[in-house]
Amino acid sequence: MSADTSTTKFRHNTADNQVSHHTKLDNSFYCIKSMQWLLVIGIIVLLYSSLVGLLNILFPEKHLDWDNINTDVLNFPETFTWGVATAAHQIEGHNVNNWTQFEDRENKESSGSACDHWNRWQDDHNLLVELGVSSYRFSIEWSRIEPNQGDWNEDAIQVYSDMIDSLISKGIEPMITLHHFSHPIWFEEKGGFYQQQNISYFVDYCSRIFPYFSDRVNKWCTVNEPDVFSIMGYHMGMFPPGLRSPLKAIRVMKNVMVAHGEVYHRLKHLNPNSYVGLAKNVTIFDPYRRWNLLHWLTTFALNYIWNGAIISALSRGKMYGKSVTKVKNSADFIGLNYYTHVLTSPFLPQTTEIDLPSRSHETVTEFGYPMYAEGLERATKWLNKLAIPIEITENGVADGEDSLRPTHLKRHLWVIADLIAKGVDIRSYYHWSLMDNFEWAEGYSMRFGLYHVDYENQQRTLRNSGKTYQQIISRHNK
Ligand code: GCO
Repeated sequence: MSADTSTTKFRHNTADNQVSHHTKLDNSFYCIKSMQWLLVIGIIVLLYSSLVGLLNILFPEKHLDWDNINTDVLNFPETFTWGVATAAHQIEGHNVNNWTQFEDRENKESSGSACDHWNRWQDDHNLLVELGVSSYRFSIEWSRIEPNQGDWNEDAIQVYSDMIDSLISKGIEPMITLHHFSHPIWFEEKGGFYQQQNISYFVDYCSRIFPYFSDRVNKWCTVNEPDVFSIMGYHMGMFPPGLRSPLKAIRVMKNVMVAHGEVYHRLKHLNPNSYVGLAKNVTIFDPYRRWNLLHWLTTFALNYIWNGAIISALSRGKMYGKSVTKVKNSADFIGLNYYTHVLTSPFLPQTTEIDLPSRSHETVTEFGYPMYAEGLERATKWLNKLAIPIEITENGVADGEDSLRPTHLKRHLWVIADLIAKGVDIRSYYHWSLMDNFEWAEGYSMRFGLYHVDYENQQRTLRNSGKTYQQIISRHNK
């Protein structure tokens, strides 16, 4: 071998060695790099799952094993008040208000004669007696009492006054709601609760109508569901005025709460012994996918907008970062309207016409949302922060066939009895509703009644669930 050749070979070898050395270095560099990435990904996964795990522990979605619970055993204190609830526009018929205006304008099913309760209320009071309830929650219609601004209809007031007398003579305590979604057209045309300066019209109306009845009526709900009223009307566009603006909805909700606060103080000033509160719809929002942080974030946002903001207004005088000082402590009781929980994701449908998601083991009601009695307990956790008595001002189910209502009723009552046994101050239960009625955006398609209503001839027939409720009441009213 010549010296030249060997030198070349050596050079080659050295070069090869260098290449392989570099390759090795590169390989280990990439190895370290990818290990670093793996580590970073590992840490992210660990943090994500710990956070999600923590959220799951802190905010469990409680589900009871109903197959192993005997809902026939219900123990309520003797002092517990049994009732049913209705609202003027849903049963009276032939109102002229923001709703009838909306029904016409949007070509919605017209409320028309509804249950013709305005002409049949005496008979309907007999249905209350048949059920055996000791209290009845109903609303008085502002548009009947003050159809034009300042124009006070004494005849309509007399009818409500007669209704109150009739209830009392039957041993049924009235609970009056002053605003249950409907109001006069003149008020709507001034901008309704969207305009802060309009709040005084409502406050004046309440202060003026209250003395007509306050000698006989002790329980008052200022407003019904500020949350549903504002979000359905101003964000989801399904209630009047049919707008779709989340910011407007928030503004209206705040104004309605301010109105509630003002009315509360006026009524308490007029009669310090009266028992005044509002009906709050508590819908529980749960993440649809419990491992998805985006679903959790949406859940927190919705829970705050829907529930937290109102509770904060009542407990701290603060709502959406604004001060609402007169709302603080402005309730002798909190009315709970409880129906369901909503499984939440950022893609939640913005209309009620689409079926909402539900868990596979849950029964879906005709309204499209699940039956979830466990949520009633969770709802009271929100309300307990207020440390005032809870009145269940609404709870029920749309069930035309009455196949679900008996179970629905018993499960919810079981949860309430259990809560009372655990020391929660729940004083009453008002079933929604006495009879089928006009279900707002859903018209007459949803039937919530303990009595079936045949709208052709206005005949009322007690459903099996009505009989179940009747029996439960009579067992407790011995
Ligand atoms: C509401 C109202 C009632 C309804 C009931 C059934 O919650 O919208 O208070 O007027 O009819 O809740 O949906």
